[in-house]
Amino acid sequence: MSNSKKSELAGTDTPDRANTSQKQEQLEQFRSDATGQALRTNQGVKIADNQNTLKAGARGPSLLEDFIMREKITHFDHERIPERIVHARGAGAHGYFQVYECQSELTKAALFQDPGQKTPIFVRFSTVQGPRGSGDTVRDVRGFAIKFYTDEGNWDLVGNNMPVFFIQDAIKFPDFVHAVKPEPHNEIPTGGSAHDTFWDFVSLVPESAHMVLWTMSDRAIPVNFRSIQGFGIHTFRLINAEGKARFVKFHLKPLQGVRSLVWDEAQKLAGKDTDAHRRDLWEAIESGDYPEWEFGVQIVEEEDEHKFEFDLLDPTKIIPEEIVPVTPIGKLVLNRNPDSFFAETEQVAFCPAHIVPGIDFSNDPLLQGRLFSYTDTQISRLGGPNFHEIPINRPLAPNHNGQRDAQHRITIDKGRASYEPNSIDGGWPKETPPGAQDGGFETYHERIDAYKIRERSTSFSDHFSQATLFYNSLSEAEQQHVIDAYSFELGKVERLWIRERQVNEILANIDLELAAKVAANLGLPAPTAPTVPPKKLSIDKSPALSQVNLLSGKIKGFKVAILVADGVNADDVQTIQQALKAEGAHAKVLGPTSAPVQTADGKTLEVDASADGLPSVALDAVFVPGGAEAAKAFASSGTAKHYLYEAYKHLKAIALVGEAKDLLSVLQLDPDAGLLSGSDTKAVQKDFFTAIAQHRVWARIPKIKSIPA
Ligand code: HDD
Repeated sequence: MSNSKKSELAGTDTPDRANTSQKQEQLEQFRSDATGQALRTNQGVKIADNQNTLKAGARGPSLLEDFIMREKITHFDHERIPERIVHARGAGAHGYFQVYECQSELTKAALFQDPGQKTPIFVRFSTVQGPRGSGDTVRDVRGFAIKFYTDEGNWDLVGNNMPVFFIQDAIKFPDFVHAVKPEPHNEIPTGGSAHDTFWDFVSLVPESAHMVLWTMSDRAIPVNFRSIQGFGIHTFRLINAEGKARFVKFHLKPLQGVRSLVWDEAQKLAGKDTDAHRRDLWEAIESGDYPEWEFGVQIVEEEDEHKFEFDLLDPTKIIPEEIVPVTPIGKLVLNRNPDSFFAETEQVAFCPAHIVPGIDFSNDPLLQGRLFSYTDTQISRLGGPNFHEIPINRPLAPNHNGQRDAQHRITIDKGRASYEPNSIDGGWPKETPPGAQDGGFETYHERIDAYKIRERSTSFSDHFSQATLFYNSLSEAEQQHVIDAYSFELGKVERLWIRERQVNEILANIDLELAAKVAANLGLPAPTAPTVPPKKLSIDKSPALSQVNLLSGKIKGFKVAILVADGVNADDVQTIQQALKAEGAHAKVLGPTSAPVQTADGKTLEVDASADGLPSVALDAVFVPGGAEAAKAFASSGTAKHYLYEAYKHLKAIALVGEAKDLLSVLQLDPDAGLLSGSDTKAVQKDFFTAIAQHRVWARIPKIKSIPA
């Protein structure tokens, strides 16, 4: 099937597109709705009996002749495809990208020109280590891959939620992945890096130090996909119509703010709701709370390439935002869930080599290797080289060429000439001259004058200074989380020499105090000096790196539990529900069971779930309405007390209203900036919302050690 009936004039066959619906219209041709339809075989034959195989007599052997049963079982037998080698677990959504202002000075790429145009996108978020069925909230990097269906072809930005990477050269990727994946002899652990082979590798490869620190930070346990940052990581190029190129780094900043779980919460949530992130994204979009990111670029003029304390081509380095600020140029909105997880989220195939005119690569050796790997992997994952014809992967721009055959070919190409040049089909399809007018892709004319050599540039050899910068930029609580994470992970490492090497040869070069604290938790002597001379950077801290500085200040998108029981005060419930809705937050009314409760004034109140069914770890804050009978029930309910203790321990905002105030003494908790009480909802609402927006009550930390939850 051809995806274009547009003009066949080379260079002018771009789709006519004013809004994002065009990708949806394209997908619509492939959607299938069985409502009101007869059950049929794949050949279209109506099925009369889908319960019984064809047998010789009711108790007799099954007959080979049963083509209906054989078709069904054969399809079933082949239903699985290889999962992604990395990033196997993920969730996706449709949406659009819109540029704020024309960026023609920066790039000729069509998607950055017209503020009135919305470019359709498909985004897939993922974890890296775990298989398809693994938990969402494990400590791991999150993938943030975006397919832009632009007028000029697909552009894939295949990034992560951390701005750097573990290795500097793609040739090390299989080694790294083999080390982090479950160990080969027993396939343990699933979805985590707390094991010997990972720490063996990273402690032997100091270039990983910076990224490993990021994975030991709160960034590796995001509260949901809606609140992660996205980074293109590598330095890319943007090129304008005059051929002027600039280096850029791509950034995505969530409007919801950047937020993370605490470790205990992440671990519990992995068990209580394996699908926590997938579910959150799905529910947010279904409820009309569309996640949004601001798309920005750090721009570096070509002549400034060597003005930095690090090499722009080194993917283990950031450009601190205090040195080159991020210029916001557009926004990304996710507003539609897929219809079929397999057809869309599983079959979407990203590749960093999918670029469009106006965007180009840099010589980052990690990026260069990626350009090859992704298409290659799709060939075994999706069964052949025609994966671009799968609806979710189809560009909106037409794609005519001589690549006609191979497995799963769908398009019926007309014409006899599957080669170019030809004189049989009028010479079509023809090349398009490069340049903004015509739109033929032209690689940036970079002059290269070098020997062929297998060598790492010496400008890639500083492995620790930016790790130190990141550690120094974190708040005290964030630093403690990093210490706890290294201690937890290395505590799972069986071989003492690996623990020692990580502490003495990696952590000691990042920060001696960090190394000493982790060493103490592992029962190791504290290292006394770094093993490589520290390199002093021009800045000591980058505030842009601490999540404490990346909150939105709003509670839009936050999820708040309202605990109810028989005898609850209906006014309190209704008032808080309305107030949360007005702020764009999501209220969840939770009862002792999933059955409705009776309010103090004798009415029936429906609940969204039982408190067991939606545990505190799945929500951001807890509200307990008044009502004498309900308060009594809470005071004697282990579930309710545990709910509150757990939320308290995880530094969440809690409001106790009316008679529920008594829970303070029952639980023996002291009020604080996030543990509030008042006579009615109105009395606590403002402070409660302020506390929720702060995300965590950090000042509570000294008190939580004794909490039994
Ligand atoms: Fe990769 C998938 C991100 C380095 C090889 N990678 C994959 C995905 C993301 C990233 C988000 C999932 C895409 C999806 O949702 O389908 N990868 C990165 C980033 C990297 C990186 C940000 C470094 C900056 N990757 C990297 C290297 C190689 C690969 C160096 C190989 C040389 N990556 C792959 C892959 C995957 C993949 C094996 C598995 C599934 C797929 O490609 O489609 O080819």
